[in-house]
Amino acid sequence: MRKAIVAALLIGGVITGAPGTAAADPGSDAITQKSARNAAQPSTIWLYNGMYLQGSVATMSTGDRDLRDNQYPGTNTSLYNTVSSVDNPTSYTVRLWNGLNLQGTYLDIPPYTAALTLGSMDNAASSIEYW
Ligand SMILES: [Ca+2]
Repeated sequence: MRKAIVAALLIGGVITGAPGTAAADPGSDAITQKSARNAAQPSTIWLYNGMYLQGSVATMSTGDRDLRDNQYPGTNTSLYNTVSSVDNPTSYTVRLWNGLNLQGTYLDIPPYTAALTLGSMDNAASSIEYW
């Protein structure tokens, strides 16, 4: 029986073309501009369904702790276990908890800070507090 030979073709030189569509990071300029717009409403926390302040966005004000009953406007998607980035232009520290009622493990987002990715808290935040 004859063995099929698969040859890998190596193409030298510079690879050009449009940036890959899989790239999630829209670029620091775009993020900075978005964050600056958010800072125009300094009492509002902005929670994004996607990383890098992308996708659906919902706003929260201090005092609302349970993410289960909040949805991204115009969607049927709950914030519960879906938040992937946060812009916090407020003077408060925002603490995301992976459990309900401010329990479990947490991730802090300091004042005037955007968390572009959330690490192990990605799609895991269940409740939120501010101080
Ligand atoms: Ca998400």
